[in-house]
Amino acid sequence: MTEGSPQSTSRAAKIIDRCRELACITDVPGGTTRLFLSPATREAHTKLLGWMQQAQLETRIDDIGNVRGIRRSAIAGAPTLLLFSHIDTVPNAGPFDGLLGVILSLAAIEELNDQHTILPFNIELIALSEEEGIRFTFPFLSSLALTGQLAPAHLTRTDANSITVAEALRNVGLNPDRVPTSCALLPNTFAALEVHIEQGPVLDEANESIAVVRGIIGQSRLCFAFEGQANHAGTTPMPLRHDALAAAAEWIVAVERCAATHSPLVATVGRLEVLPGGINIVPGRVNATLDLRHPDDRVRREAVVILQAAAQQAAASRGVRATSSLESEQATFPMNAVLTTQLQQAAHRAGPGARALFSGAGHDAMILAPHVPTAMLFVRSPHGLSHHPDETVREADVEAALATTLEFIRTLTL
Ligand code: HGY
Ligand code: MN
Ligand code: MN
Repeated sequence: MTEGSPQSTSRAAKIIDRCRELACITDVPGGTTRLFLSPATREAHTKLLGWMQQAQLETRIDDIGNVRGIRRSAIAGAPTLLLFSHIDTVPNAGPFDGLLGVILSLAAIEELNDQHTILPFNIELIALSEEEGIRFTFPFLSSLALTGQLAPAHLTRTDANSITVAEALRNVGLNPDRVPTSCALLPNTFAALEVHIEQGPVLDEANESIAVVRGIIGQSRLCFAFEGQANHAGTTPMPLRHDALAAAAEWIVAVERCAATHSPLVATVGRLEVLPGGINIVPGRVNATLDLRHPDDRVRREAVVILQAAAQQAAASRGVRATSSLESEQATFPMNAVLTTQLQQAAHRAGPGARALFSGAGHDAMILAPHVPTAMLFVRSPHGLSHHPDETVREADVEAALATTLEFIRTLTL
């Protein structure tokens, strides 16, 4: 049952029910974990294709695993409006991150069909297959493919089982060699809209349903390794140790301190692997990840340098070696002002109105935006919670977002 909503058959309730139904398709029982090209992702593809076909869309799966459906205009050679978001998740995710945008866009298309709405443009709905970047430690692979930016270096990245992206694609019957052609946007895609949960506290604290997005924050993702010397926990005196975890721990405190002194920088060590991991062994090696975000790309890049130096310092004082690699980096990017104004006006006509917010979360919209005029609509995240199984939405907010999306589509000027 979604927060504050009686079970009902409203349009919004159906959207929420479908998100929760897809959330049950998972690689890890008991929660929602659906990584890039995993068995659960392929099962979700099948369900989504079925729903798209029920909505009379022309469907296909492209060679990076995006699920695509087209609502054709009666006008031959018409331009295309792109509606999109992602269907992959983080581990133990909530039901709405990414999925809400896909399912709400499908509901908008169903409503247009029910109303026999004739549009001077096609609508393409794309459920993107890899946004979070969990499996290959690189985000946005599918929107990079959509915009012709997938490079050979992306295809040779390996997962924890040393499977490359190219092999993972082939293992599910896709062809990485065809990506440039099969994943391209439809010709004359003139505008794009992503609907997504806010994943932060601003709308909930303001008690507002929806917001338009001004811009999306840039991010750097790095991997750090601290290499010391495993040794006996009982016989190795403290001054003779090269404790990789003690070095990493001092560095992690430096990460937190750097964010506190460079606000609104946010810095997160999300994954820590301690090896060999025995209770009676001095840790010989630690692998750690770092996620850095700041609206100003210059400050973010400065923070990368500061924290690489902090790792060296924490390591050197213990005879430990610290190394790091920049895995991915995206610059802060604005949404299209003209389209965002149209979206904000649609929100005022269709419902509660919408303030403009800056997104602290990364989104595929930041990859699309340099290539297609792109706008983004946020839906309140109650309690500001996301990347958590208790992530939720309110039916009234979903209804406001749907009504705004429909009004935006109906009044969109080419
Ligand atoms: O990490 C992010 O900001 C997004 O949820 N992928
Ligand atoms: Mn996410
Ligand atoms: Mn997301």
